[in-house]
Amino acid sequence: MSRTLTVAAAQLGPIARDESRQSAVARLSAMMREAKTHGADLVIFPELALTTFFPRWFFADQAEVDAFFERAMPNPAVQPLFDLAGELGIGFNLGYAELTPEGRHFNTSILVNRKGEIVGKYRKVHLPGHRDNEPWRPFQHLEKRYFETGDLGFPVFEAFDGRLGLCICNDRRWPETYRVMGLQGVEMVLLGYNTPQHYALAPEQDHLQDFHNHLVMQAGAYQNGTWVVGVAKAGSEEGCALIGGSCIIAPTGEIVAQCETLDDEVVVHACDLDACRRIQDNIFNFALHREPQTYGLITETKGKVAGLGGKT
Ligand code: CDT
Repeated sequence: MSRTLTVAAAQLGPIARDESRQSAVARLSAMMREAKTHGADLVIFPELALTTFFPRWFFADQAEVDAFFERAMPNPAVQPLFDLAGELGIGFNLGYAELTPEGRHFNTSILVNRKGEIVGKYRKVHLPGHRDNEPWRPFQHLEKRYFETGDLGFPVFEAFDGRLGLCICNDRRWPETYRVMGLQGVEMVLLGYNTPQHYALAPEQDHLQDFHNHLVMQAGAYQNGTWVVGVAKAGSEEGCALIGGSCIIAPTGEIVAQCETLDDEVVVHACDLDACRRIQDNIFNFALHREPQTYGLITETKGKVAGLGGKT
């Protein structure tokens, strides 16, 4: 019997800086209801889906930064989304800024089951951008300042009758992200993103942002024989253009559903999790074909080393 997981990619349009959590949750709830009408079992929301993408501003006052973080999950503002999930019998994946009781800051993603219970958590590992205020930029990207590196690895959870992995935005550009999950037999990778159209360090590549977005997710899907669901917060947010292109990608690397707008939009696809086997048991049969004794540099070094003349 095939295992079909019907997923909804629930793209968000922009969230204004002064938009309340209640307003954001109402938008997420409306998309969850829409996803349910299309038969979805699981709805995927973007990275930092409860607020505007605040790392675009430098704040000298940490209290201003902390106002964008959640001290508990769920909390009273977000509880209605958990309640709706339980009422509709639909799961969800949500990104938010986490402030722990110990005062630690993470860019976090959770997996919630059909009963509205948290069954998985991930904290973003690859934090892009910079640590200090750089006023020459048209906008900042201060993830390295506002978040700690995630400490939960790249987890894969047995949930929804499958193996589901979580990562966040910039993680999708790194092959290691998918391979660590691939080695856990991942069948679907869930990820949200906020990706500006403009990259200040290489603006000549701005026109390639949508291409690179799909390129990395399609490669990650195929090379690991897994479904990938990538979901944007899109559109012009506080004057900053964010790409859309939210999509559902099959283990063959093909895009099978894609958003067309830069606003709140839901696309749905019935995903056969057993389709992963056709890649994972054949061309990318890891146990048969990987040669890990030659991959040592991957974990031995962070940056480049000199050419080793074959002695890796
Ligand atoms: N949110 C996030 O990780 N965005 C990055 C922007 C990279 S440019 C600093 C991304 O990889 O899409």
